[in-house]
Amino acid sequence: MKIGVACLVLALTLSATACGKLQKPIPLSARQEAMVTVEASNFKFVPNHFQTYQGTSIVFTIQNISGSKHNFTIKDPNGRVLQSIDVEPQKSVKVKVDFPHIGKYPFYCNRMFHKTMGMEGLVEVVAR
Ligand SMILES: [Cu+2]
Repeated sequence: MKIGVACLVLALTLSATACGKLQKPIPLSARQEAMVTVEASNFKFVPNHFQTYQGTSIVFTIQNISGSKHNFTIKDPNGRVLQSIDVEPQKSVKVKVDFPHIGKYPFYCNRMFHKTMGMEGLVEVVAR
C-alpha cells in the first residue's frame, strides 16, 4: 500500500502547513520601536511569530502578495481589538501597534474562514 502511505504523508504535510502553525519566534530588540514586514497570502502570514519587550511598539508593514483581499487584526491579552486594517490585493499597509502589557497579542485575518485556514500569528510580549 505505498500509494496509501504517500497520501497520508501528503495529507499530514498539508494540514501542518494549513493550520496556522506558529513559526519559530523572531526576537525583536528592546528598542522603542521595531519595524517588521509581514507577507500576507492565501492563507498565512510570514513570519507569524514575534517576541518583543513590554513598552515597545512595532510598525508592521503588511504586504498582500496574493490576488485576494486580506486583513490584519491584532488584539491585546484581554481580547480587545487594537487595530484592524484591510489590505487590498498586491498592496501594502503600515500599522503601528503599542505593547504596554506583558502577554500574548494574537493577530489574524478577519476575512471569513481565513483564520481557520491558517491566517493567524502571535506577538509575545515579555518583561524587560
Ligand atoms: Cu485573509
